Amino acid sequence: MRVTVDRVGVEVADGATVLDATRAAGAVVPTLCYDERLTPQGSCRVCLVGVRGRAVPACTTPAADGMEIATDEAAAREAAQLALELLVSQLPARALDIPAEHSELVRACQHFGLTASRFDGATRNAGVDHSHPYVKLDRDLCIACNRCVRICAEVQGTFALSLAGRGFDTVVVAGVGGPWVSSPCVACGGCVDTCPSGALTEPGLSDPRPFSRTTTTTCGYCGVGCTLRVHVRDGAVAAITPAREGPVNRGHACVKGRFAHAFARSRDRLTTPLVRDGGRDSPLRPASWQEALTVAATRLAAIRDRHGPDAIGMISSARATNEENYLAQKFARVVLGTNNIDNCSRLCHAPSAVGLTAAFGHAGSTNSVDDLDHTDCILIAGANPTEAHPVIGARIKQLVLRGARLIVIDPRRIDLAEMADVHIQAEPGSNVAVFNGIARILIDEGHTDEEFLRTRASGLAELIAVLADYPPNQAARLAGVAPEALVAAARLYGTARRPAIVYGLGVTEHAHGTDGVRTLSNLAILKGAVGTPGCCGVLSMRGQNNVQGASDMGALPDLLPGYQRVTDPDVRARFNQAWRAEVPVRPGLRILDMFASAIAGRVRAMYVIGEDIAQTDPDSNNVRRALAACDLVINHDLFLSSTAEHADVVFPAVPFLDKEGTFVNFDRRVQRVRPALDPPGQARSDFDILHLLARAMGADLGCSTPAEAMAECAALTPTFAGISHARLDVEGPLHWPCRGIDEPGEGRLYLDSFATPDGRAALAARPYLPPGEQPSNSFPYILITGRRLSHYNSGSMSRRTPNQQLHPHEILDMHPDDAARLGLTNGDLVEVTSRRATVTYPVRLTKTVSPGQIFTTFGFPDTPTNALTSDAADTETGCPEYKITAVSLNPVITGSESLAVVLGPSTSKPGPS
Ligand SMILES: Nc1nc2c(c(=O)[nH]1)N[C@H]1C(S)=C(S)[C@@H](COP(=O)(O)OP(=O)(O)OC[C@H]3O[C@@H](n4cnc5c(=O)[nH]c(N)nc54)[C@H](O)[C@@H]3O)O[C@H]1N2
Ligand SMILES: Nc1nc2c(c(=O)[nH]1)N[C@H]1C(S)=C(S)[C@@H](COP(=O)(O)OP(=O)(O)OC[C@H]3O[C@@H](n4cnc5c(=O)[nH]c(N)nc54)[C@H](O)[C@@H]3O)O[C@H]1N2
Ligand SMILES: [Mo]
Repeated sequence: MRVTVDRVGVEVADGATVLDATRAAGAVVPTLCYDERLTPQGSCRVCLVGVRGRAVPACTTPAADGMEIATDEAAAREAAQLALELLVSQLPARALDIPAEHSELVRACQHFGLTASRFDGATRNAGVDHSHPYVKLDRDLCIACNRCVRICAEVQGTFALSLAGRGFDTVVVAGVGGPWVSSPCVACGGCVDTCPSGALTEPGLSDPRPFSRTTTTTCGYCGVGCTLRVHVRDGAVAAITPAREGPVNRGHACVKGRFAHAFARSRDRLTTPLVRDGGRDSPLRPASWQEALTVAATRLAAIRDRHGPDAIGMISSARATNEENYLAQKFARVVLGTNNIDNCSRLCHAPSAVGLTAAFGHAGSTNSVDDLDHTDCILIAGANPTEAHPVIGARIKQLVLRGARLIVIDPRRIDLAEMADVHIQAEPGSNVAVFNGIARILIDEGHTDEEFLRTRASGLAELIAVLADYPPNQAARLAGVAPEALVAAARLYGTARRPAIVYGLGVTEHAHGTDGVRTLSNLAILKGAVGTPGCCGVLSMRGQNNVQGASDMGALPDLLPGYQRVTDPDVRARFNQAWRAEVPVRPGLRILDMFASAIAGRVRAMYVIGEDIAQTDPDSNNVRRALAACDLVINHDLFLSSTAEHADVVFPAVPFLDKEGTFVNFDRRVQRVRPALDPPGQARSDFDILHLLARAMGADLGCSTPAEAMAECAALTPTFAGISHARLDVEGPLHWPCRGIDEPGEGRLYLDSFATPDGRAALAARPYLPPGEQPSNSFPYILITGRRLSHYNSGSMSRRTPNQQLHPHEILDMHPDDAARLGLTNGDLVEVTSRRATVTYPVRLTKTVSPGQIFTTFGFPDTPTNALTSDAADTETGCPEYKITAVSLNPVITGSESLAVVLGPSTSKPGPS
């Protein structure tokens, strides 16, 4: 439709508001209570404009064809100015001293030429709340516009904030009104972003000095892949803000990506190489690059030449860039001559890579996360996105608040279970029984897509045969749940128009993790909800910033870049020619096999880049034995990690904030990473370190820049052929597969055919098999391990930030019934003993865990959870069974001697019912 703004015609879309029209026309209309992400509320009256002689709030008035809008109409302008003056009258003078770029209020005052209010206001003296390390409240600056409250509800889905008080005294409160830090606030930063008056700020943004540089890059914490702007001042990160144009985060962020950056300037960052003069008992000492490189190169070459290339095991980093991973696997294959290279995808989503490839053809999510926008039913299995992928967790909450149905399959009552239509609280390790049970009901009740099954799927007869053993009663008994829950879930998923599946480590980190992925994929195939127009498919919530990319780049023992098999002679021939080397024929060792081989004396050297295997890999005493058995351990890290402490040579590496390259996120999006900081001291990127070490060993890895490495990889890998840094810089993120420079990249896969050998989606007939580790009389409890919001994996980065104040130490979650039986209360210490070790934790009583099960994480070296976990692993991929450890519990300190546990806000309130 066409309207005029100040007598100039402008075309606007149907449904546009008067405000949209004025913005389309380039007119300036100040707003205070308006945020384009929120439902407009039209309460501040600062956006009043004239329409046919009447003053109307621009943000809530719909535009109409032929409407004449006057932003300069005197009556409207006067009324708006009056509204603003009344607001300003209640504020202290410092409200107008804030730099205009940080205050919409100041900008509005400038627009109207207001420097002070003509009215006497009630002077408030409500004070500040600086209890939270990141979100700071100055109550006297609050104008009660309600934006923070609405962002917290409508965008973040946490409902932590509300307005309290009357009239001029109205002010935002968090939770029930106590200190902000004790409220359910999850510190996403949304309220700080939207606050128009400076009442809510964060430390980095309240400093009025300008930034020296702002860099747009991709977050280096989890696999969501948020686009961030890193603002630098005095050579350090001053603040990070989420980019509105970020295709995945759309202007949102979380407590880690947005706030947890202080690790980058932590005083214990490694700034020089370290070497040891004698055995492992002698201390690590600083060394020059030349000395450290010579020691590493000479000793690596000696082991290779004496014991053969396969005596070296290399682990590449899912934290590092694609280009670094490309170089690492090239180093293993070309310089060392071994396929013994793996990455920490082995520890999390190896079953996804194998399972999704077998079911559909590619080793990644079948769809783009954008497809979630259209879903009417989300099935979440073994994933806890509000803590592990918070920006996606918030998106899922929004979808549910807007009416999407939600099924949660998790042994714990996670935050999203509170708003779920069905929560299947299945026993750990029972996924295959649950998925088979649901599949059986889909078939029995006719919720399948017959046409899709006939023309695009294979394996139905075999599946039906196996499902004979999974009527609802039987499946429910194996899973320890009510059959009605399975039926309800199957009906919701089966009758949805566009159901989506989202899953995580609760599916993969099991002795039958690949079976879990296959039987979960069955549901999408039965329903025809993958590879079809409008479908939402199956999303695997990949964990680390670049765990998808590390595998995509071929840091795997059996696969070259793009999942091309090392055993395929044609593939090898292509790489041999490009690399002028011989890619070894025999697939190499997986991570856990490297440890076993080291203990057996076959592997003599470990080269570990950016993974803290001594803390995060299972059965860590066994890992330590493996490291001790090696003649040489080389490590790159930012810090002296538990693994670095066992190394003979440590190279000081730099994190994502200091480097150039790309990451691939959980929906196969290749995104640019750009350096915001200069490395401290002599630290260098993994890219440079690999080049230097290769050179010290007399080899040349070629591709001297990350852009060249990506170009070389693209030339050798059909699925990445169209991807280059130059293109990413111009066009923004691209999904793989992207087979040519003119192709846009495929977000939603398999619309024409599946990438399996017969072009069909493969149903899998897999029976339920019991977990690798079983409880017994001596070890009657099941320990589940996983994530909490504030800390990240080994904690090496998040512990070196104020996130540590939000969650200062490890906590063991325990059901109150178990606690009562053991005589424990909040903060008491309990010894947890598995068949391998004993670790002591303070307990927190919570009904999020079932009786008989306990939960904790693995991010604190002084409570080494992975000393407890077992080496049981997925039979197909070797992914550890981190989710099940049989343990016994023994109270050590109870009552008055117990620790006062300061709990971080690790979960948020459910939305309104
Ligand atoms: N804050 C934070 N975010 C992170 C990380 C972090 O350390 N901290 N790490 C990143 C990494 S590397 C990864 S891989 C991802 C992991 O992300 P997620 O996979 O979402 O995280 P987890 O908490 O490990 O496990 C998910 C859920 O699986 C459930 N579960 C356990 N056993 C079973 C089972 O048998 N069946 C079912 N259905 N569910 C089960 C657990 O109760 C848990 O709620 O998070 C990434 N994001
Ligand atoms: N009990 C239990 N254990 C688990 C899991 C579980 O659910 N339960 N989950 C497993 C999973 S899914 C994962 S992914 C692993 C994660 O385990 P890790 O990969 O070991 O943990 P992170 O803390 O992510 O990072 C490892 C190291 O990389 C360093 N680093 C960060 N960026 C860079 C970089 O750019 N270059 C270099 N060279 N170093 C860098 C960090 O300082 C840190 O020391 O843990 C696994 N362990
Ligand atoms: Mo992970």
